[in-house]
Order: sequence, then structure tokens, then C-alpha cells
Amino acid sequence: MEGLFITFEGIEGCGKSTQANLLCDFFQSKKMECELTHEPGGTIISEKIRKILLDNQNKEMSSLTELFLYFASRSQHTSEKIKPLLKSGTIVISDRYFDSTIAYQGEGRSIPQKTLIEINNFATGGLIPHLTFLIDLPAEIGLSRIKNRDRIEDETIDFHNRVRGAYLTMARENPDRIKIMDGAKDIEDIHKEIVNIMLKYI
Ligand code: Z5A
Repeated sequence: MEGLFITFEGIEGCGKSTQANLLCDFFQSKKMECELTHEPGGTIISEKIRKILLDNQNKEMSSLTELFLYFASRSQHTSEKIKPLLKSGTIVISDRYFDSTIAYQGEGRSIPQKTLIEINNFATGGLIPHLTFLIDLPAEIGLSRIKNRDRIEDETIDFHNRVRGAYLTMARENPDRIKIMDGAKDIEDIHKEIVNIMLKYI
């Protein structure tokens, strides 16, 4: 049986890594096979690409270089890790995936969405998550939770607010796949809501 592909999305500091970890622990406590991964990264090659992408010193990186590095990381990640795990029936939870590209490179860097969707389909063979949790939070609160800011976190509040807006638009357009969670609630409360939604899928 094919596994489940679940992604967590949101602006930085929204709490998605915390929730992704808790959900994976929940599945494992129920003796279900679950693998936690993240983007950019997730494989040895993709982690090397991640270092280039997030390096604070790479200020001169163009928007298109950035875009193709995210896709290179994702292409390797899906072919080497995500697809084989799904094929073996494992639940795969990824901290960020393609919706991040629509939000950050589409809205944040003004690259047309149609182009992003086409390249993404080419890079991943059209792999779409079964379910996505968008942990929604105002940019000011998210950024205040982060200690060491990387190249993208260093963008302006306006950039991060536009990214948040793009996520909310995507969630409204894909209500069956993308579930909006209130990131301002307590960690445990958000986790319980996520588990309740998950119970309908497992
Ligand atoms: N990016 C892109 O541009 N295009 C793409 O296609 C992809 C990514 C895939 C990756 O950064 C960067 O790449 C990211 C988007 C871009 N941009 N930036 N910057 P990353 O992977 O290094 O980091 P991140 O994904 O942005 O977020 P993060 O730093 O890992 O934070 P988080 O996952 O959202 O939050 P957290 O680690 O779970 O929590 C942060 C802190 O808040 C921590 O101390 C928690 O204990 C606390 N926390 C969590 N939940 C709560 C609640 N509910 N209340 C209070 N405190 C909380």
C-alpha cells in the first residue's frame, strides 16, 4: 500500500517544525512507520544545496539561481527519499515542500505561479502531498521566535507578510488538501487539533 505524504508549511517561526515532530512521534507511538524530513535538504546532496541557499554571505544570489537551487534540492529529495518511502508504505512528513516555493519565490520574488507549477511537475514527477498543515501566524510573532536569522529570514516584514498572504490564498483555493491551524495557540492544543484531523485519514 502507498504511504501518506503530509507537509507542514508556514512563515518562519510559526511552529511547523515543532508540530511536524509531534505528529511523527504520535504515529510512531501507534507503531506506524513514519519518517520526518525537511526542505531544502533531506538527503546528503540536498543538504549541501541547503547550505548554499541559507548562507547569509550569499547576498548576491539572484532570484532565479535561488529558484533552481530549491528545485534541485527537491528533485533529489523526492527521487532519492520521499517516493521510495511512500512506495514502501511509510508515512512521510516533510517540513516544507512545494507550497513554500509558491509562497516565497512566487509571491516573495514575483516569479509567475504557472512557471513554478510547470518546473515543479518536471522536477518531482507531479508529486503532491495528500495533506498539508499551514501553521498560520503574523510575521512579527514568527520572526520574534527565531534566534539566528538566515539569508531569507533577513528579508523585510513586508516580504514575510506577503508570504503569509500567499499561503492563506493557497489554503482557500485548496481547502481539501491544506488545513489552516492557528499558530498562536498553545503547542499541545495545535497538536491535538492536527491529530483529530489526521484520524480521518488513517
Ligand atoms: N524556502 C523557500 O524560499 N522556498 C522553498 O521552496 C523552500 C524553502 C522549501 C528554510 O528555512 C527557508 O527556505 C525558509 C523558506 C525558504 N525561509 N526562511 N527563512 P529553515 O528550514 O531553516 O527554517 P524555517 O522552515 O523557516 O523555520 P524554522 O526556523 O525551522 O521555524 P518553524 O519550523 O516555523 O518553527 P519551530 O522551530 O517549530 O519553532 C520556533 C520557536 O517557536 C521554537 O523555539 C519553538 O519552541 C517555539 N514555538 C513553536 N510553536 C509555538 C507555539 N505554538 N507557541 C509559542 N512558541 C512556539
